[in-house]
Amino acid sequence: AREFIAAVAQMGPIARDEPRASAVARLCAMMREAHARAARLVVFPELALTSFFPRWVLEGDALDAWFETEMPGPETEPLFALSAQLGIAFHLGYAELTPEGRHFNTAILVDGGQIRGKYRKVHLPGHREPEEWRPFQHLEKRYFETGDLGFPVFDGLGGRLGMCICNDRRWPETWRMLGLGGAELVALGYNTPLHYPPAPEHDHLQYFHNALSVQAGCYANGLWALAAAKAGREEGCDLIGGSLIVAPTGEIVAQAQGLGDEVITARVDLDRCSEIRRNIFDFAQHREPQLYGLLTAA
Ligand code: CDT
Repeated sequence: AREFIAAVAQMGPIARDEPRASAVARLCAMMREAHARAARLVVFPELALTSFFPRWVLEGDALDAWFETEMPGPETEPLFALSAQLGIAFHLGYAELTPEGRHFNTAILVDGGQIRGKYRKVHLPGHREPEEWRPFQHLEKRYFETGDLGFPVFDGLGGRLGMCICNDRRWPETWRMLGLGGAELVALGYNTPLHYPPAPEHDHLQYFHNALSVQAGCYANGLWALAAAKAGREEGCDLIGGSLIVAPTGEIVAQAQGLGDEVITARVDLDRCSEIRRNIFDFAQHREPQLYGLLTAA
């Protein structure tokens, strides 16, 4: 069996003035805990090094200060070193500024001290222009380009690994692209405000929609998911917790209890993907792609 213990490290809030070194120290502490619980992989949230800065209007250098220009850089190197020392892989979300000046909401998979896979967020939520009526902004469409790497899948941990980021998890297309690519485990992080200003009548459904999206994606594609929240009251904005580990059957096998830094673990058997993929969602037998043209029409 291709089995290992996997961990999700939920983070509590990161203050606006909290230095990268402090966030990295928190991540390292959770990596140590995951390793002490025999985990082979730990998944950290989206934009795990800083406060969720798209809630503020920022320009020029004040914006670029939230981005990483190298990975690892001096502040993130301790994560790479600890991961190599302990023999534990990790998934990390961060804001990426490329040498060409391009901005992406990015996640990486690191094993043995090396970046093994990279993903750039495709489904950017929110709005481009600041909107004064909102209690807080969600300017991802202003600050990030649409990811240009597609939905890549990588070899690792004896299987095939994929990634997506936050809002991507709500889109069935994300999961189907990863499933068709052969992913057996999807790592993802999220920063999801409890309050959704354009449709506050849905605020009470935020935890439900989070779990629903991840569970449906796992079931319909026969894969595992490890979903890590940045949670709690961050600079006056409440973010949901509810980090979870979901099996290919769609069942939740571990879930965070609180809104702070918290490690959850579960035994992951990649061979269980075939319980679904050899049956109801046997793609080769049962898909009818000749009838799905609308899915790729612009
Ligand atoms: N970070 C992120 O993608 N958050 C979104 C909030 C949606 S409301 C603008 C999410 O899908 O959870």
